[in-house]
Parts: sequence; C-alpha cells; structure tokens
Amino acid sequence: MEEIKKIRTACRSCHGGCGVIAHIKDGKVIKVEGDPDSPISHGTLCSKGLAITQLAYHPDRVLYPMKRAGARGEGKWQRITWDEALNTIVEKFKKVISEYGPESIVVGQGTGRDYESHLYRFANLLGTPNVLTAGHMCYVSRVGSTLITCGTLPIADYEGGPKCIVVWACNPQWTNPDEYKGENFWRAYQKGAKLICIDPRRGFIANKADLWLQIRPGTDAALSLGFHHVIIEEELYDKEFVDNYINGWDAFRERVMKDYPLEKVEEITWVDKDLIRKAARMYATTKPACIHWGVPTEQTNNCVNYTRATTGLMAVTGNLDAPGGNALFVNPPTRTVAEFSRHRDLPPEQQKKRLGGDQFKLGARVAMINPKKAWDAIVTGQPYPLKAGILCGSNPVVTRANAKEAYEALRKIEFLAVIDFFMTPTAELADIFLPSGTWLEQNHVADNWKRHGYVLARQKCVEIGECWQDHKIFLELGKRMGQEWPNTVEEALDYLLEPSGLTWEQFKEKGYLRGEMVYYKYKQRGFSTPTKKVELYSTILEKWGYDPLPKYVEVPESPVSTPHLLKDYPYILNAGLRTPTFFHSANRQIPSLREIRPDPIVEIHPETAKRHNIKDGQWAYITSPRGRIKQRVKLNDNIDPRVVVGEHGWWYPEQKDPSHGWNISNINILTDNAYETLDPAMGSTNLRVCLCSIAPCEDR
Ligand SMILES: Nc1nc2c(c(=O)[nH]1)N[C@H]1C(S)=C(S)[C@@H](COP(=O)(O)OP(=O)(O)OC[C@H]3O[C@@H](n4cnc5c(=O)[nH]c(N)nc54)[C@H](O)[C@@H]3O)O[C@H]1N2
Ligand SMILES: Nc1nc2c(c(=O)[nH]1)N[C@H]1C(S)=C(S)[C@@H](COP(=O)(O)OP(=O)(O)OC[C@H]3O[C@@H](n4cnc5c(=O)[nH]c(N)nc54)[C@H](O)[C@@H]3O)O[C@H]1N2
Ligand code: SF4
Ligand SMILES: [Mo]
Repeated sequence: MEEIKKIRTACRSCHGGCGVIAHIKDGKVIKVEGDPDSPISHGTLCSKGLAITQLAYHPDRVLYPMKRAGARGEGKWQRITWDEALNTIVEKFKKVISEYGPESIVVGQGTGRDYESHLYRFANLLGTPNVLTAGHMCYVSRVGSTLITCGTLPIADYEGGPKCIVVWACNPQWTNPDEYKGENFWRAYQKGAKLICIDPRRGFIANKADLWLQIRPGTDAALSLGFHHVIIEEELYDKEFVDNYINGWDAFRERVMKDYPLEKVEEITWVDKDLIRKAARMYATTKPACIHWGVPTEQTNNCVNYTRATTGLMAVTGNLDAPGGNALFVNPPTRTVAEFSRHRDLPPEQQKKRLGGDQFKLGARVAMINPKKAWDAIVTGQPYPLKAGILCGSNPVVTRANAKEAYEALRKIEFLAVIDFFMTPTAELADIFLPSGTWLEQNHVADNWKRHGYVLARQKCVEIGECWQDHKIFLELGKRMGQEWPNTVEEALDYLLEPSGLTWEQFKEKGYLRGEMVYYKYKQRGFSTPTKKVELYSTILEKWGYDPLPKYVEVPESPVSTPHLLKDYPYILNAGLRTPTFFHSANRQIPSLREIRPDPIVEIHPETAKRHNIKDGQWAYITSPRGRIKQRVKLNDNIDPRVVVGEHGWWYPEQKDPSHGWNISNINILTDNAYETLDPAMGSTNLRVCLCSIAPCEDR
C-alpha cells in the first residue's frame, strides 16, 4: 500500500485562496487540511473547502465528455471521446464564423474562477467581443468604476492596521469574497478597530459594530453622498489631498451640498440623520480608516454612482493608498490576465460589435456585456443573431436575473457547449458537455486576477475520470481553431510567470509570491486617470455623455418609483442572501453541506408573518411581477418589517428529471432585467432589490 503523500495547494471552492495541504493515498485525495503557512488563511478552511473530496468524488459527477442523445433538454446523453467533443465544437464554431462572423459566438463564464485569462484569450483570438461573465453584477463593475475614478481597485488594507473599519454591504465571515477573507477582517477588528456596519440585516458584523446603519436596500449611493455632506459641512476632509489630487472638487461639493442634505438622505435610506452624521464623523476622524465594500452595492442601477462616491470618501479623507486605509496593492511581477488574454488582438471593428457596447460604454471598456443583450440577440436575431455558445462554470438559468428569459434563450440557441462538474439545469440545455477538473485536478498560478498583491501555486493532486482543467480545455480548443497557444498548461504557466524570473516548477516549490508594497504612489506619479487626479468629476463619463458627477437614482422597482405596485407587492425583496455552505447554485448535492442547510430560506419579520398568518418553518410563496417561487420561512426580527430576505442559487439536484427543479425556489424567477432598470453606463443588473408579496403555502 502506498504511503500518504502531502501536496501544498490552494483552494478554489469559492473565489479561492486558502492554503491547503491535500493528503493523497492510492491516487485519491482522502483529506484536506488548512496550511498554517498560508499568508492568506493561516491554516483556516471553511465548510466548502473541507467538503471538496465529497464534490470531487461525488457519484453524480460527470467524468467524461458527453453529447446530447435526445431532444434538447430531454436529459438523454451519450459518452463520447474528447476528440469527438472538441471537433464537434470546432466544426460548429467554424461554420458560424463563416456564415455570420465570430461575433455570433458567445463565450461565457460565471463568477471569478481563475480561468478568465484562458477564456478571454480563446474569445479574443476567435474574434468575438461577446464574452458573458458575472461582471454585470459582480466585481468587474466595481473594477471598471474605480478604474475611471482612481486608476484601480482600492482594497481595505487590514495588514496596515486600520483603526476604523466600515463594512459596507459585505458579510466576509460567510462569503470570503474576492480579495477578502473574513479572517483578515477579524484579525484587524480584534486589534481594537472601531466598526461601522451598513447593512439592512443585523448579522454577525452588525452585532459587533459600534454603529449599525440599517439601510433601505439599494440606496447606498445616497448614503455615501450623505457621508460626503457631513464631511464637507464639518470640514473633516484632508485639505491638502483635496487641493492637489481631486478633479472637480467644487462641482462635486456643490452637488453634494445642494442635492443631499441629511433630511433627504434619511428619507431615501431610512437611516436616521443623526446616525449618518455620527458614522461619517467616526469614519472621517479616526485614522487610518478603511472601507470594505460588498457586492450588493454593485448589483444595482447605482453601481457606478455608489462606487465612485465611495472611492471619493476614501480619497477626501486621505485614506486612499494609505497604510491601514484603502490601498492600491502592487501585484507580483507576473503577466496580467489582460496580457495573457490578448485583449489587444481583438480587432477594433470586432470590438465595435460588442452587444450593448454603444449603450453601456463603461461596461464595454471592461469587455463586459449584459446577458439580456445576449438573450435578445438569440431570440430576436437583433442586432445580429447569436448562433452558438460555450459556457464554462456558470449556471445562468439559476443565477441570472429574470431566469425564465435566460432559460428560454438558452433553449433556443442553435448550439451550446457547457463545461461543468455536474449536469446542472443549464448544462441540460447543451449539445456537448465537457467535464471540468476541480481545483484538486489543476496546475495554475492562482489569484492572478485579484488585486491583493499575491499569486499562489495551485498544484494538481490527482486526475479523476477524463476530466480536464478548464485551462487545458480552452488551450486545446484554441489550438484546434488555429489559434496561437502555448503547447501545454505548464508552458502557459511558465509564460505567465516569466517576468518573475521563475518557472512553474520553481514557483510550485515557493508556494506563493507577493508584490512589494509601496504606499502613496500618487505622490510620485499621480493616479492613473486622464487628469492624474481622483476624478470625482469624471472626464471619461463626460466624454461619453453620462453625468460626470455621482448621484442617487431611485431603485427601479420600489415604494418610491412604482407605488402603484404596492397594493399587490407590498414588500421589498432583498434577493440573494448567501449562506456559508453553498456557493451560488453549487453544493446542493454535497451531503455534509446540504444537511446543514436542507431548504431555501426566506426571512421575514415576525410582524409580517402575523399579518399573513405564516408560521416559522412553513413554506411560503414569494411573488413578484415576474413570477412566483417557494421558500421556507424563518422569522427574523433583525430585518425591517418592510423587507423580505431570500436566498438565491436554489435548484434540486436530487430531482432527477432534466429540469432539476430549477423553477421551484429560484429567486431569479422574481428579479428583473429590463434595460431601463440597468446602470446606464455599466449595464449592471439591479439584481438585489425588487417588490414582492408573501403568502403561506402547504409544502414544496
Ligand atoms: N438574485 C441574485 N442572483 C445572484 C446573486 C445575488 O446576490 N442575487 N449573486 C450573483 C453573483 S455575485 C454571481 S458572481 C453569480 C454567479 O453565477 P454563476 O457563476 O453562474 O453561479 P455558480 O452557481 O457559482 O456556478 C455555476 C456552475 O459552475 C460550476 N463550477 C464551479 N467551479 C467550476 C470550475 O472550476 N470549472 C467549471 N467548469 N465549472 C465550475 C458549478 O458546478 C456550477 O454548476 O450569481 C449571481 N446571482
Ligand atoms: N458561502 C458563499 N460565499 C460566497 C458566495 C456564495 O454564494 N456563498 N458568493 C461569492 C460571490 S460571487 C460574491 S460576489 C461574494 C459576495 O459577498 P458579499 O460582498 O459579502 O455580499 P453578500 O453576502 O451578498 O451581502 C453582504 C451583506 O450585504 C447586505 N445587503 C444586502 N443588500 C444590501 C444593500 O442594498 N445595501 C447594503 N448596504 N447591504 C446590503 C446583506 O444583508 C449581507 O449581510 O461572495 C462570494 N462568496
Ligand atoms: S473560504 Fe473559499 S478558499 Fe477558503 S476554504 Fe472556504 S471555499 Fe476554500
Ligand atoms: Mo459575485
């Protein structure tokens, strides 16, 4: 019998990063444990990371390429070889290119999973500008908004020792999102930092906070401008910074003082004006202070407004690129995602064809499309038809707004390939299924898309079935399309690492690299914007014809903007509470995780329950103007009685028919994607807030 072999690697069951020691015996991973030497996680792992062996060796996992053997969506599949699978895709794509042009192929992924460099390279060299990511509701929209404001994404600098932390729409203890691990927040907090929490729901962090601002969902941009109002009125800003490094201060100040008096901000946000004043003072006068923002601030029509206004808070208080403030981290010297993916090779005439590019100019700048543009192009053929697609690591039928529309469009596309671990409701609509390798089955320079200054060695521990890591799938497909690619995954990694002077083999031994941090870089070279200043007045937005100053625009469906709907839909639905065990639509089939959370939960206030005669633990209908779903009720008096909080990502893998119950509890049946509800510059989806009603029902 073989000895147990231990391999150091990096988890990626969420956005990833935690250091792992994998134990391997007889060619099988039998256990994973936290790596105490990891600079990211210091030995900690969460329930999802620990459950990876249950996922990787799950009996439902698809281990071979498959082709559809019946009608679309009928659930009949036949095993094929990789050669047949890849050649089928290549043949179809070549046909579409010759008949319609490469723009008629959509290449899609879900949330950040460390293969964007390869996926985008495949799309760019194919010549299609239509890459569908989660960017319209997550991260990319944040990056794009900060790009035009201060040059790059500012990150809370926990290691720099903040004395005040503002956790704004984030729940890092459960979500560990992007650059942030809950553990890093916790270490800084335990050193005695003051804590401000801005969240409609009182959770773990709100309970710990010195100040909790229970905001009306979707109104964060107004609150941010309210903070500015206090800071300007009480002259709490850093005068030297403002004089030297803000573009458009006078115009911004006039907008804030005229349009956002605290009485008005209180009315919009439901937060008491004295509490706003107290919080703004605490943030502006405790140095250094950082803001740790979360995804709900992006999943709104005010994505760009909020992100720019709040970047402005970091700037005017002198906390931008300051130790313990919001730093502009320096990445280690590796090739960037943009370089590897060869964005520059997408010809200008193809870039011009990006769906919605002329409407959402900032979205286009960060190579992003809104999915509704893709669904419409499939269904209506306008402005040109989308004929074929390849989706990697994404389940849009469950995770995109107005799910029924997403489902119908994907059912109608002429040809679809899906890369996943499981036959999800989206994968069931495909013609070809390609089996992906989990993070235990891949070699990669991990985290090189993030902005926290690290890259990590993710090492292959095992091979399972005929699964291939996604990077290899794009590389092999690309080569067959006649594109220029390195020969192997490892050669691609050598290329990514080249500027660091290390090969993949050497990097693997080291485990990680860290960029050398320099603060206050702007003092030498200004900010990477056209004026070299923080552009509170954006010269770029102005050039494109948008409002150059941040403002608050009312949530598209709300008691204020659509009062006529209140009779039938009296509550604000806050759609998309995450749980520690699941990752969006993933993990429902993992026994240890599903046992902790067997059912989708909708939280309602006890007063609401009483009004509708609903009991704790009972199933209830949640209805919006788009449709109706069922979730199980949990009473929670830590939310506003006017608000209902539901989980997203639900389908039922245990339901074996090919629908897998995607439309029973899926909250995105309720959310909207109409063009007029999107952020006008970015095309971000207003995903988190709409109106709903609630009523008891018998069972699921
Ligand atoms: N209403 C509402 N909807 C939301 C949200 C919300 O807050 N509210 N949040 C949104 C956000 S922020 C995001 S980012 C999106 C996420 O949206 P998606 O990324 O589409 O959702 P996931 O369920 O994470 O991923 C789908 C599939 O990826 C597969 N997968 C996981 N890892 C890999 C891998 O390494 N390779 C491959 N090939 N497949 C893999 C999983 O098995 C799963 O089936 O959801 C969004 N949807
Ligand atoms: N376990 C788990 N972890 C995940 C994910 C997952 O599905 N499961 N998804 C991953 C992804 S792709 C992302 S983007 C991140 C997101 O992770 P986070 O940025 O932490 O976002 P959320 O957990 O969606 O929401 C954070 C907090 O915002 C509050 N909130 C809701 N609406 C509003 C609002 O309008 N304003 C304010 N101020 N607060 C609001 C919620 O009550 C919640 O406490 O998590 C990642 N990590
Ligand atoms: S927080 Fe994310 S990276 Fe860390 S163990 Fe959990 S799933 Fe893995
Ligand atoms: Mo996300």
